[in-house]
Amino acid sequence: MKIEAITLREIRMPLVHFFETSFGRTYHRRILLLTVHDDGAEGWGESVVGENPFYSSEWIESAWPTFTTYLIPALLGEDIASGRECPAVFARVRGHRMAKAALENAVWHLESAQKQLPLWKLLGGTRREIACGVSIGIQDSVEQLFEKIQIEIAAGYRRIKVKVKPGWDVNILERIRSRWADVTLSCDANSAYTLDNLEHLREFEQFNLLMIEQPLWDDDIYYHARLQKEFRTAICLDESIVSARSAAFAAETGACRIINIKVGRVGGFSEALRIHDLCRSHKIPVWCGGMLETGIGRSHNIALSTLANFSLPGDVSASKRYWKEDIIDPEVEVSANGMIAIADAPVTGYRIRTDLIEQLTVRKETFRVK
Ligand code: OSB
Ligand code: MG
Repeated sequence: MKIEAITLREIRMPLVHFFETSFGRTYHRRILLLTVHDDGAEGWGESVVGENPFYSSEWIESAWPTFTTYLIPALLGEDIASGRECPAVFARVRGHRMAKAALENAVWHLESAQKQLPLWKLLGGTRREIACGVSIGIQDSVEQLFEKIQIEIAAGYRRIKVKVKPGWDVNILERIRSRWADVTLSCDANSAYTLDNLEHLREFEQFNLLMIEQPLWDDDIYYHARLQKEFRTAICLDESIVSARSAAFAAETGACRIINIKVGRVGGFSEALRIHDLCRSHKIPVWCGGMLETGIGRSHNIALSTLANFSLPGDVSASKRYWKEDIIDPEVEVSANGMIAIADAPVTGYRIRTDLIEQLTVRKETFRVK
């Protein structure tokens, strides 16, 4: 593949319902899309940077100049055989993993388009359907939360995850368990606690949770290891796992029993695959996290989830939970038993609605080889 041109753009899409975590509430998404061009073929990638630097230090306004000043010039004109070569192309730039991932994944997408192969096969996946869970944000009231949980259980989702924070945690989990004693339930704190909350966190143990996701600091592994040693409930790390090396550190120190892989957080498909393989060798099951993606990022998450060690339901759910109208056709649908069927079609199996994307675009720059 010779990368002849790269397009960077921002699109804006309102969520059908706000999404609230311990770090804040989102109503509208601002999303960066990348397109890499080679000889009439296109590859698309979505950056999962947020509207603010609250989940991670990267955000949309740090990503834009990182793309235009460093990452796009580094990739433009390169002759590469696979997305696997992207980390070396971007190696001088420290961090900025979410930005790197969008470009690397666009290259994988382009390769599958040129070879007319399903992306999931290119990644080494084997599953013909994947299991889905949902992540339900903090709501204005317990009644509103119950209504949401009820809808998702009825829709067939295989795991309910609720967001927690101090003041919306033990009280909420207790109410959920008294209504749904057996549902597969987990919680995600997005780093809302410290070791000062240890005794309070212990109360989570009574709710038979599948896991407690990222209870402590976003960059911590050591203190999660201390917590995991004392806890029966599995700890799952999200924010702290940014590379195969941090996953190895977590595995070797016993900081978690489950890992959430987000391809954006770790810098792209090649690093995600390395984490997947490393976790398998340590017998740590993984699942695919979500970042409120449009259909482009979502279809990439689906492809990644076909790998063998993605053995727990992911935060990969139907388009209609997020968007009035998604930018792919067909939209992502989940069956009544909580599964997404994997198509044998080339690339992702979902057509990108370029006309709709143009309408949603608020800024765009194209870079060409001179
Ligand atoms: O921690 O998993 C998280 C959304 C934005 C930022 C962080 C997280 C999330 C989710 C949503 O939980 C998952 C999804 O439905 O896409
Ligand atoms: Mg999380």
